[in-house]
Amino acid sequence: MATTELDVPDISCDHCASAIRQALTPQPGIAAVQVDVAGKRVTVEYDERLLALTRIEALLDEEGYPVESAAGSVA
Ligand SMILES: [Cu+2]
Repeated sequence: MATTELDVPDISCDHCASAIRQALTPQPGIAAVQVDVAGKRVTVEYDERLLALTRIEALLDEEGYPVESAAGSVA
């Protein structure tokens, strides 16, 4: 399992947070999605065998929330 923190500057309110959760949560391999509105940050816990980080970034981009940077760890 891997955990990644994504900086997503366009997050501005709870609507953004729920849109992001709804875009990511149904994807195979996603274990948990946390959106920090104040910090403009998305924390994703996922199975890196099922889902690549680039795919997560692409999904956010498609939703209208481009990722500025990502910091991750695999545990
Ligand atoms: Cu919003």
